Amino acid sequence: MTSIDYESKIPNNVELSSDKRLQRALEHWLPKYLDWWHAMGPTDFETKDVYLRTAVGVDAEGWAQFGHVKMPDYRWGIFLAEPEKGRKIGFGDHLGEDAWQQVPGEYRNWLRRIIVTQADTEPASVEQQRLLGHTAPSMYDLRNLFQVNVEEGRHLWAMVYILHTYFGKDGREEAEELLERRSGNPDHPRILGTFNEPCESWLDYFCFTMFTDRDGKFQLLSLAESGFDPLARTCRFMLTEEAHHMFVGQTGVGRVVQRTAELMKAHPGRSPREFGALDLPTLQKYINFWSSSSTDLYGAEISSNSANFFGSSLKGRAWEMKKHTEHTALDQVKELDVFENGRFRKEQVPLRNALNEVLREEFIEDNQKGIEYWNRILAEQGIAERLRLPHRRFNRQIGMYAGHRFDPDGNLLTEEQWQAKRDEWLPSLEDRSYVKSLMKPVTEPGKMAGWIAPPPKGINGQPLDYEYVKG
Ligand code: BYC
Ligand code: FE
Ligand code: FE
Repeated sequence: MTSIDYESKIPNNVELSSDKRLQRALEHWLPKYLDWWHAMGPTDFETKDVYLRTAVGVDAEGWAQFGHVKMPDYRWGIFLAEPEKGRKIGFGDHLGEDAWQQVPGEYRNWLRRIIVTQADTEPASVEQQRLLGHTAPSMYDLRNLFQVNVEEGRHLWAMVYILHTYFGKDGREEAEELLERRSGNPDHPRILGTFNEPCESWLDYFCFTMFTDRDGKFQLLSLAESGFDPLARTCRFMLTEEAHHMFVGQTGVGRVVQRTAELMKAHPGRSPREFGALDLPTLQKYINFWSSSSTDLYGAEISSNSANFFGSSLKGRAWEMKKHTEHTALDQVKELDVFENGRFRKEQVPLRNALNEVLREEFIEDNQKGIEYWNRILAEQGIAERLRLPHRRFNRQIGMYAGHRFDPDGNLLTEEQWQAKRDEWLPSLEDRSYVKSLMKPVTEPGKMAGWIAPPPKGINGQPLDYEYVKG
């Protein structure tokens, strides 16, 4: 096992101290990162002691140590999953060759692009969430927000380590730019659409961690298969942290559903809004917005990039080795419903060109399970209404459905029909201002805002009324 260096400025299991040039380059990036964190992170909470999990190693016990920490003192480290001895490339044109420990020259640009795109989402999400601490519905939730924030910061470190180590001067330049783009800034935006959307309320936040962090899960799963071994190992470790982010989203929305259902049951025929909570139609609109925006994060249905990334053995499918038996994806097709000139037709697309859609389908299936979990909460309260996932065509900005209008069942609409219904399907200004009006901070340990049910248990075996955030 690689030894873990706790003493250096940058905790790591990559023997950073044995590469002085790299260490200096990263130590040079560190103050710039901290400047970014001070400006764009949860700035107003820097003096608070937060009960955080810190990764100090990659083995089962080592990677989660809990204790109160001030966020700027969080030890953002560089951790790669343990190397797999004699690992071979598992898919694409290089199937069966030794996994690469260096960047293959002919794929350098594609690989850099994938890594930069992945990296860019991490600080973007911190920027999107930076003001939410002011309106947390409980101290438990406040702590979870900050946990997610510091881990997204660590994910940025993970990618910057790779850029610095394997991409020389261009890598260092990319690392600087990652601190310069800004979520939602029209002149210098983040790369992918969803990461420029405002995340103004805790309902946005829970939907974001449910759906957008789940894109993280699936993209990381496919990069965890990469023939470029350092990337694969980095992503494998990131996935352990990602699970908590989706837990926050899944259970966060679940607790909202719980509270809403309890009020509907106690007051039949009246809107939970009358009791300062959220009604199901509003909830559904937020689900529609964040799930559709996150569905765009897989790129176009038919994509030469996806064929190139897979063919070059840089980006596999989710669970490529576990789930698939054929790993070249050659001489195979995927039948897609192609939408062109206002009509649908079936088309047999070469599989490699359809891999964005393959990954998107995994994502949709996982989302559906999340919806079913929320619907069980409704059923347990005896509520007949159900939540749903909108059709994948709904509200898309990327790919063949972009620029056209579809309802949540996937039926084609005219612009007029869409405009007439839009506010029934996506949050209206009125919905947004109502949701924002509920966002009042609750800071007493163990207390919850009136629009959300308490979680069944606290963090790391601590009671719910534990002081997760102090000072
Ligand atoms: N918005 O062939 P196309 C996470 C661009 S989330 C804007 O359609 P491709 C996290 C595309 O870049 C995981 N632009 O798509 C979650 C290309 O641009 P250029 C993030 C988009 O390349 C929460 C053009 O459209 N990781 O970790 O096959 C919190 C045509 O490309 C969008 C990754 O994404 C969009 N939605 O696939 C914190 C993994 N979609 O080159 C963290 C790395 C596409 O023409 N990324 N475009 O300027 C990739 O593998 C691929 O780049 C994509 C796109 C799957 C994103
Ligand atoms: Fe992340
Ligand atoms: Fe995440």
